Amino acid sequence: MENFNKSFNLKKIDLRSDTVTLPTDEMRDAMNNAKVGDDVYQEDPTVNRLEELGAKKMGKEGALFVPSGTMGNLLAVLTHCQRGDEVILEMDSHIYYYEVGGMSAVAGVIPRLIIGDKGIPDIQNIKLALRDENLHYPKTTLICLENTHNRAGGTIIPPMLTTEICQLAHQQNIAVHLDGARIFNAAIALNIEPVLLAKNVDSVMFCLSKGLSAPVGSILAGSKEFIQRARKNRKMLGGGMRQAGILAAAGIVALEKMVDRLKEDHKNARILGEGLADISGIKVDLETIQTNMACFDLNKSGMDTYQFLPKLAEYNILGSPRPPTKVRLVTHYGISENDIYATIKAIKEIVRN
Ligand code: TLP
Repeated sequence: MENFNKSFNLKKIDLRSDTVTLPTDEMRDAMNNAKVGDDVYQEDPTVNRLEELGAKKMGKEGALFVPSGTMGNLLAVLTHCQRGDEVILEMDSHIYYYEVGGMSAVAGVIPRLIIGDKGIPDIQNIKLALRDENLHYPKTTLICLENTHNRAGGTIIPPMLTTEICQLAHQQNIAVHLDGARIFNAAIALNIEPVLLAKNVDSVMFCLSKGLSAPVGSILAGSKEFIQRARKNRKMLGGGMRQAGILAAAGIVALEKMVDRLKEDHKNARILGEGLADISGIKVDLETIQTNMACFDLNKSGMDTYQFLPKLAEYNILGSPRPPTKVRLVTHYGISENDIYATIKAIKEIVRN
């Protein structure tokens, strides 16, 4: 077989995350022409339009444009809970694992972690985590779900399970928040409208800045009353953004033009996963490749994550560490099928040498 020459691969293939996507020309034009105003007075027409569109896509009464997914999730916890409350989450959830402990440091809640299967919580484990009334116990006020699930490799929570969890929670007066950073990936993979994934939850956050390629921003959606309180909390956190229509304009293009193409990313992730599964020394759980991620384990190759990634970078290909022996590769806008073949080829070579 032809030897893959590292120096021929001049294009950087950045598979660290879909957060690295760059705004499209159409987004830049929309940003340039956006009508703006002071959004703290709710007078930015472009932000208002984006919020209406975001609420509609999620089937909610209202929505709030926020600078990041992390802030959207934190606002949800802050707005649903009082200090000292307990929040039930899957143990590998982004809110718990990757958001700097904000739920405790800022919102003052304690996490109650449950084990999931490929990121999908088991309803029995949630039932076991529910407490009865007792003087000694904290109050459980919120369950957080994540769809798609990042650390599990982009896995999807089936809509039926979300509904069942919401029913259980609501019977106990517990709210449900959905971290739907990549909810559009889940919807496209299932070939359903995202509203079907969000309709029973009390709040949902989704990101414009990941696979949808907008430069900045996320949306938090929920009831009118919830969003009103979240708006005040956003101000408290310093997230009131003034002429944010410049950013919201790109978000509108993201929602109107960038959703359907996510299927290309899913197809590329599948090709990548299957290509990697053929390489001896590498383990891939093909069942987890449901959307735009391919995670693999290097443990039979004799290399760990931090030995492997610099070798991959020599080929101008970047991935994300999942130490000690795993790597995450994310497909997205700007990554072609040829990039995927080049990646498989490079990894084959690295693992063989
Ligand atoms: N995820 C990022 C990193 O933080 C790890 C990534 O590269 O995947 N929820 C989920 C499920 C996420 O994956 C992320 C970002 C967020 C929330 C936070 O979004 P941002 O980065 O906008 O704060």
